[in-house]
Amino acid sequence: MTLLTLLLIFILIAIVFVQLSKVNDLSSKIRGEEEVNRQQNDRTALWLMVFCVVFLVGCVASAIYYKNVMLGYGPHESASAHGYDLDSLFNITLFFTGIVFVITHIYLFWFSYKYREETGRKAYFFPHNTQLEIIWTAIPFAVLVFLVVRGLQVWNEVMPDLDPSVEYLEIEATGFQFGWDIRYPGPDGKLGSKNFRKISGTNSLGLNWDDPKNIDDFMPSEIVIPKGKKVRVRINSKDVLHNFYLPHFRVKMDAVPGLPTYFHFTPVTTTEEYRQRLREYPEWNTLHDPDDPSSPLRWEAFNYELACAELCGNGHWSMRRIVRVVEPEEYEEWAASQESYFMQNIRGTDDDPFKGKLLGTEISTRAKELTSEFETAMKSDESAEKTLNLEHVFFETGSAVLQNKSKFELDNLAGLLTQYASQKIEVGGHTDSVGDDTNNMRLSQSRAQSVVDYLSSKGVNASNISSKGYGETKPVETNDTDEGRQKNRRTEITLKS
Ligand SMILES: [Cu+2]
Repeated sequence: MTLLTLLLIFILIAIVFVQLSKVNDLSSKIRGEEEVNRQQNDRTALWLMVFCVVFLVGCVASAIYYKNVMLGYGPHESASAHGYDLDSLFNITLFFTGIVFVITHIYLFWFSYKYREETGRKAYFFPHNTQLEIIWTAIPFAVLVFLVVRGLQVWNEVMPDLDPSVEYLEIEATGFQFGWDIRYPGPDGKLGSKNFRKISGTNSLGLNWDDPKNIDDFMPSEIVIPKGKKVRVRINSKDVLHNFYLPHFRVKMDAVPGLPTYFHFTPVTTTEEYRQRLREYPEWNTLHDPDDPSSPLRWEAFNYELACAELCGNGHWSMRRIVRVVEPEEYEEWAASQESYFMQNIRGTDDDPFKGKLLGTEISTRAKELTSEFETAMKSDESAEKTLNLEHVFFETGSAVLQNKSKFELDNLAGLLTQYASQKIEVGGHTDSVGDDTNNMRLSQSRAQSVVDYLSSKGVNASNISSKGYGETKPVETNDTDEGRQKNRRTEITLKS
């Protein structure tokens, strides 16, 4: 019904216009065409002048009105070191083009007013003026030379790759429809290699798991970067063109499939410092969500963001990611708390080329763990805490021969026993309930003795270590499952006073 009414209104308005133009035609015939034309020209010329004034005043007013929400103005100073140069370049360009913009618009509308049709006016014949031509060639030439030279200077400062001697943090951003995989190098500071042929459901980047540099790489959901440190971003795409855009840092670079690009920048303002800057401005002290009185203020809710600046498909908008700039100490803490992608998702699965073997990081973590357990046991009075499980001691099936991979754990234990030379221990052997009781008892005894022998061979005082076989008498788990039986086949040490 509303639609029908609207349609009717439009038709009626159209009829009114047609009738009005007919009236106009008739009246012009009565008053004489020329006179009517002249009046129309006067009116149009006057309205063009009015438009010129409103337009130019509007341009200036909107710039003033929005100045605190535009990049480069008000609180939006650059948050990266090179951004100041880019901002000043933009301002210089805006200064010159602004002058030209205002002058040409004033002339455009003023001329259309001044030279409107008038009875008896003749055109002035103006063939050539050398002086004028020199002026309008020389001034733009000088301005353009200045802009290009200054632009090249800034380009050469911002764009070249980093010298390898410079210390920097390298991260990798891989765009896809529709999101980013962000990869950090982990404690070794190096990103591992990758190969697109290895891309799978659990390996979205095709990381090469044989490359030890990949083992500690982590892929966080949030991008955290330290203030004051150079950050180099490797930029890739897996499908279509994307664009890695950090507006507050004046960073913008295409992500092209098959053509790695990069950008480096140094953040100089933490997220918190930026918020404090925004806090000074009334525009940023309104509610973040105007419909919710309990929502934080806009400056409190502010975050740096990574956006995709290439229209890459219908989910393009969802490529936004939060970027957090923190003090270097906080960054170190955050980075240390991130677990590597490999350890979280690949370790122990069929894709793990090191399955069944221990990795360097695991060995050093275990060494620390054993030391702390040992030292706790020394101080403790509780009998339960006096017994430690040697998690990484393994024997050949059905025999007392130590497997090679047990050595690191026993070497660490030998080190502790040398360090705390007066500490006495008992090595206890345990088995599962499979097989004959007497055999199990004998096997556990000889396994415990193997450990004692190994420790003595490493220089531990033999009179401080005894061995005992418990067979299947002290299970810690059920013997009905594989996992339970594995846990029951264990070697323990008990600290003695
Ligand atoms: Cu995109």
